[in-house]
Amino acid sequence: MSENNYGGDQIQILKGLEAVRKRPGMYIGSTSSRGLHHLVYEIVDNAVDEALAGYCNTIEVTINQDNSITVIDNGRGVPVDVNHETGKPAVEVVYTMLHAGGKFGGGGYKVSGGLHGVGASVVNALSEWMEVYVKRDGHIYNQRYERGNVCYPLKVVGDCPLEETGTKVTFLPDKEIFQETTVYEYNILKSRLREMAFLTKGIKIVLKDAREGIEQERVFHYEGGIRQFVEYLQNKRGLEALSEDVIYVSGMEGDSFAEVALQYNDSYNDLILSFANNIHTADGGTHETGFKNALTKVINEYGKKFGLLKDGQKLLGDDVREGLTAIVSVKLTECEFEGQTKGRLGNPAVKPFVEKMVFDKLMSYFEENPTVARAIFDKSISAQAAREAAKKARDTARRKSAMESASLPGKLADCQEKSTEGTELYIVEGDSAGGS
Ligand code: 2B7
Repeated sequence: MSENNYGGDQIQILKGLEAVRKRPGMYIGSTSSRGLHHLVYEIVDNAVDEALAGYCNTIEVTINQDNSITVIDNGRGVPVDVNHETGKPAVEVVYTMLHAGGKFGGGGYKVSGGLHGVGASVVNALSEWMEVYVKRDGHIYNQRYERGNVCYPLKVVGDCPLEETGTKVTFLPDKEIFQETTVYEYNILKSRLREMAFLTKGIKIVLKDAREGIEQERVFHYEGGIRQFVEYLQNKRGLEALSEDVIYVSGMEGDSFAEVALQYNDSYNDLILSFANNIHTADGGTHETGFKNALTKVINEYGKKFGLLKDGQKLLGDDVREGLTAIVSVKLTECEFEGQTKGRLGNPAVKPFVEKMVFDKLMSYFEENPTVARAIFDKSISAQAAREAAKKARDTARRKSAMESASLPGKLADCQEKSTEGTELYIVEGDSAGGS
């Protein structure tokens, strides 16, 4: 994307911030601890977007002494030129109006989820105060807001070298809004920021806690992206990998990007985490379904090709997923989230895209890495054998227990004698009579 075709004019105004303070839940889900932490993610999302656009590689998040949060990035800095529709600097528009965001769609600008750029103003609306500093064009610009209202016009507070650019935002969540708690939990931010770093390969995210007595700092930086995410998940659970390398496949179709990393381990459980625009899709969706279909097809295809499957033998999804750890991540220009908790990706076109991409690339990987392929195939076969043996055992047990009439309904009582000889059928009246 060219920097030049972006200006203060390209931000569309929708409405003011009172709407956000009236119904915060509509914008950040809730005003509980969850919503409180959500504020941080909204701001960080904007910095991640700047990183995805290719202009930022470091994001620093600090929990300050007073539980305010500071986020600093080394991107281009939010534009400060005047937006002609409003007569205000673009940065002021970004932080004080529910605008529709920049016209990024055409430029292939990726969004890291969140509220599509309106997040910054939502956070501002729900903060007692917020301060922004922008380094751009050799100047340091600053503006302060209280409960979303501008305290003074954007001003230059200093100079900096021309090549030094970026954005710094500090906000204090409003106690009037977050009545349950305004105390940040380091561990909650830590998990989410680590996840964001895995999902945005190469980005460096620093988390600092500057509160008294609990000063600490973590750096999340993964050049391996979701490959390292898979390794991390396996190590965390103390699992032994089936083969050394993490399999990684990725592809583009139009503006959509999809990547999958996977590795098998010696356990019998599977862990598949899927993400759309860096948002965890707990209930899966079209990207996850596409991946699962492809995996099942590839492993069956492999077996067929090498004559390793008996006539009519077919591995099921559950068989090929035993011991699997996988990350499925897609980046789309527009995500449709479905379901009660919006935890499922709905975009229909994503399923065939991911399915074909994974099938083609995983098939090639299997051809180039026969040892790994064979190990995975064999594991699936033994999963199938175990599943069938378990089913047989279950069926036998059920039949046996049915014979033992453990399943006699309500008031019928079985007799102790097993043979038909020496047994009689009694029909009695009343509960107490049945006892004898
Ligand atoms: C839709 C809005 C939110 N924005 C820009 C440019 C850079 C930029 C941002 C940001 C979080 C705290 C430190 C684009 C996008 C506004 O338009 S927001 N960097 N960082 C951020 O919020 N970090 C931008 C085109 C040309 N120059 C700058």
